[in-house]
Amino acid sequence: MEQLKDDCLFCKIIRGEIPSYKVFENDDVLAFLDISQVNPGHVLMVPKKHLTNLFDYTAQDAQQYLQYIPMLANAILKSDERFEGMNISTNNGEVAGQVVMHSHIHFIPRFTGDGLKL
Ligand code: DGP
Repeated sequence: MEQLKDDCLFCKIIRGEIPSYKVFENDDVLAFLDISQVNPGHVLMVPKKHLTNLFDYTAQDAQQYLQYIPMLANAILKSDERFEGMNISTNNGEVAGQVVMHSHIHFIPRFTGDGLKL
């Protein structure tokens, strides 16, 4: 927990100071439902280290924190029989639409007829 920042929203979620609906957690990452669901099952995965975005990652950080993407994607896909595919993305920098300055990966399940335009 010493790698977290006091005034960061997602660090507070990791520390349990702000509630979240957790879907996966281990020593490296926490995954929880996005508060603004663009589709059902929209999940964010965050490293348990305050990294601003992907530009902050060392090669070691990438190995440690991003290794869970395929496992989590599969678990989310299997969690609802409607889900057929998924958009997995990350916004890096304000100009790219990043609002929360703690690195996070969006997992957005997709299904036929969901009408989502990303
Ligand atoms: P981005 O634009 O990529 O920085 O996305 C930030 C996401 O974080 C956005 O989809 C909404 C989500 N979010 C913001 N505040 C909270 C919160 O307090 N709880 C949860 N679960 N999600 C949040």
